[in-house]
Amino acid sequence: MNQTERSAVLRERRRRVEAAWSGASFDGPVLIPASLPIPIDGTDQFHEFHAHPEFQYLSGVAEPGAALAWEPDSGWTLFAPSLSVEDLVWMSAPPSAEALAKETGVGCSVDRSELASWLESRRGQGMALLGSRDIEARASEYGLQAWSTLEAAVDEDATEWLGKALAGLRRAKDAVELQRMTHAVDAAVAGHLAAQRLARHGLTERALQIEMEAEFFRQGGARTAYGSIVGSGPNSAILHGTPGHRVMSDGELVLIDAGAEIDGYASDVTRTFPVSAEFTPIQRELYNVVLAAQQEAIAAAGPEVEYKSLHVQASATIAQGLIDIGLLTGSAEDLVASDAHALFFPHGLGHMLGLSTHDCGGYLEGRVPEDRFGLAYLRADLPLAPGYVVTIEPGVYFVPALLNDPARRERYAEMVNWDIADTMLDFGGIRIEDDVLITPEGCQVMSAALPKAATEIEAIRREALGSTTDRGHG
Ligand SMILES: [Mn+2]
Repeated sequence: MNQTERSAVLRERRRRVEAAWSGASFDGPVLIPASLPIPIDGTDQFHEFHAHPEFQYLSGVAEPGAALAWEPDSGWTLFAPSLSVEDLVWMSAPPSAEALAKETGVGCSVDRSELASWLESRRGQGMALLGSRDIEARASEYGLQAWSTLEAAVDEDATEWLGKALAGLRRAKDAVELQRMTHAVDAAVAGHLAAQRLARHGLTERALQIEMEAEFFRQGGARTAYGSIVGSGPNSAILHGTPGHRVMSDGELVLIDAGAEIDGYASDVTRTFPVSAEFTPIQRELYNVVLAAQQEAIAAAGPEVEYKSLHVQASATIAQGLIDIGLLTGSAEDLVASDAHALFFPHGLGHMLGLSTHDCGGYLEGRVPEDRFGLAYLRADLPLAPGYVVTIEPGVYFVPALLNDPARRERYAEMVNWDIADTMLDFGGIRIEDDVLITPEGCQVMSAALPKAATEIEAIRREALGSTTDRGHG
């Protein structure tokens, strides 16, 4: 897709937003600042810049200190930041207003120095303030006087209404977004494959992380979409564990949950594989339980399907698998109703994916997360629709903190075979996660190029270990 085609998609995206916003009882101006770099306390450095996703969605670009404005009569205006001569000694020049006009398709793209007069001529009018609210405290860095002197009355009700409408539109991804997400997913797949080919006895989690992320970046990744999770052995049960200097050993599992970010869009993929060439019998059994839950959810995903029903179905499949293995006793239905499965599957099936890893709009208006143990961490509760991208990522874990919790041991005394559970406290965990695009017919697994059948993973591992002369045992 070239720049002209991209900017046409962006214009169409903004037209949909205008149509949704026209349903508001508000017709004043809307300002959407991109946000500014955030200083690191006590230094002269800044945190990595993340544009506000609302600005990035509406403009298609991520320019620090830029702002977008809209009003029903005059349409869209993009305020492009420019740097002083002094700043240009130290920093690269931002794209010009003309360059941003071409890239974003916003015809009225002007220097940010015009933002002051734009606001001045709307003095006293109620205004909606979406995007970053840093402009209120850091107005001077947007080239303005103190915010208070502008007498810009932010209409909070209108801001909330327009923001919700925007979040709803952001659920279904358009062609530019899907292209960027496909690129991000492809980079993630390449990085995961690199890690699966490299892992071996004696290597640290950190070493695996480094080589995987290097591959993300070689494939176009601007950065990781979130802190990569690489857990070996018992660490694979730490849901958001940070890779450390733990050395992995034959017989253990490695869980990698990592994705690349490209043009602001995230990928989010998880695979679990053995450090040895093969799974042990119990690892394989549990792996196949998770895989069955994941594949059933993918098979059932499609337009109008309630995401929560996929989660409940996956919970039942996991409960049945744990019954078959002898860890749980009773009927899968009863176990799920009492949240016993959540001792081993303590998170939700997944989440919306897009401009951030846990993209906005996961809960349909009026719905809220339940506080039940088995549902509290479900990050999406809505009927799926074409264009939505969600992750599907069931797992089974042995989390010592949960399994040793006296209250839970008492509550689930009869439902868990504690003798078996106690022997598996250092097992770790298994999660399998794909990025799934809902289509009119059903769904498409964007990360399908990354194998997940136990035999396919073992084939990769066998080839990787066989092709080395030094397995690192020394
Ligand atoms: Mn995820």
